[in-house]
Amino acid sequence: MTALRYAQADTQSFMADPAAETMSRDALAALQLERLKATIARAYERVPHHRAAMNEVGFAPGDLKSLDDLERLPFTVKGHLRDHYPFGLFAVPREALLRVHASSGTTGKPTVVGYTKADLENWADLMARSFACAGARPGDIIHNAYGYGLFTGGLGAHYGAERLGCTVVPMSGGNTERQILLLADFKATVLCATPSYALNIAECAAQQGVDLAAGPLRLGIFGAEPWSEAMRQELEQRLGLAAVDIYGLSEIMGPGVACECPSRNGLHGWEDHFLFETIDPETGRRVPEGHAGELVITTLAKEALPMIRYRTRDITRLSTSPCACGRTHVRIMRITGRNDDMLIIRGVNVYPSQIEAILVGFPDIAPHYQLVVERRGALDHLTVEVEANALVAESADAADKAAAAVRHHIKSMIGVTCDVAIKRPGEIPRSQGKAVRVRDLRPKV
Ligand code: DLL
Repeated sequence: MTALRYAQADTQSFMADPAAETMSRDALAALQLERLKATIARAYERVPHHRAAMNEVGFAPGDLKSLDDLERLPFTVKGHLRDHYPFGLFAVPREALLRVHASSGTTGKPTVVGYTKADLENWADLMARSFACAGARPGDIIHNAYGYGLFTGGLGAHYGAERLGCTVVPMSGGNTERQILLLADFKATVLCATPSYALNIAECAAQQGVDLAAGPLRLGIFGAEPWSEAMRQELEQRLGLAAVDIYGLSEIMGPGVACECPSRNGLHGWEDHFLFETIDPETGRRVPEGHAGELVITTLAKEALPMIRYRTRDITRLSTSPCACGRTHVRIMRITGRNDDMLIIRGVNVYPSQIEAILVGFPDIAPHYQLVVERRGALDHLTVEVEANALVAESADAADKAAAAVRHHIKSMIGVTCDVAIKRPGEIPRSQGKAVRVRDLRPKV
């Protein structure tokens, strides 16, 4: 186990592993190259899929001389995990796995990921690093409302919080009234949840007359789904905490691949363990730093499931410019959405988080929403279903006015024409984990 070294507590420069987090960019690149060579060689030797993929493009592990050579390697995509379901992409015998996680998989087979002892140790270290980066400290009481089970959120956050030296309340998702009781009684200082579930908790607390904002909660570590700056402000105000963005995905590790620091200008991606690229999703070519593209990640220290150029489908920008917090690791800008969640409505690209940012700005509208997409004739049609407060939702006149105002804002800010259907409080399904933002009713082709 890597011993965690703590810099001065309660300053912005508090880091779980200062030596790793402030390494010079040159030293990081050298470490990346060394680890990349080992990863590629291991994957070639032990995983038939990776060997075949490299052979197909005429790449031998010895050809990797610089980090730029990585661009010659083919991508790995989610479909490859499904094709080799359940254990076919592992680089270790099944007996060496201490744990597996899996995605629920809305279509077909789930994707299965696995961890050796060393992988679990590294994951706990990187989660502890992420928590500290977000502002958590040893001694904090962390109320963990990420789902426990096959989803990586619950257990990933759990072991990271323990590694940092925090008291973990392993709540999991759901049973919201009980969550509020325990948040108040145990005096949690940090809340971990998806942003949509955190909103659900805030609302439920208000209904019960519990003022969580007046209590000791000071930090929310929210992720696992796209969310907007506007939602950040909403959660901060309702819960009386600083809301920080955390990113990760099971195929690469789980939560803790990247996390915001107090500068809140992008999420530091831990480059001693992962290599980040952004590509044009159409051509597969790298885009220059600062340009929006699909995030592609290669693991550098994973034993069980080395991933080579994994296409995340997440759209973001990268920045290696210096950060005020002192960390040298690349910043991954807030993820606006997934390629596959992007709607193209009459030629306009729309992400749910863009609509969310507009809805949060209306005082009578609650940020509980779903986007319903249908085919009308040859065109796609978007209806934004959104809840209003009871006063507005119960009056046809007020509801019409609110709908018109929202429609107008969406048209002028995003450029897309849509219908807006005002719903009563509670009519939009609440999430206990990742919120379902899109109902796509278009015929499947
Ligand atoms: O969602 C891991 C996680 C758990 C991250 C808890 C953060 C907190 P998956 O279920 O495999 O893993 O889903 C990964 O969720 O590719 C993104 O599309 C999305 N996602 C995760 N974090 C963020 C974020 C976990 N901060 C997929 N912002 C990723 C936007 C996010 N999208």
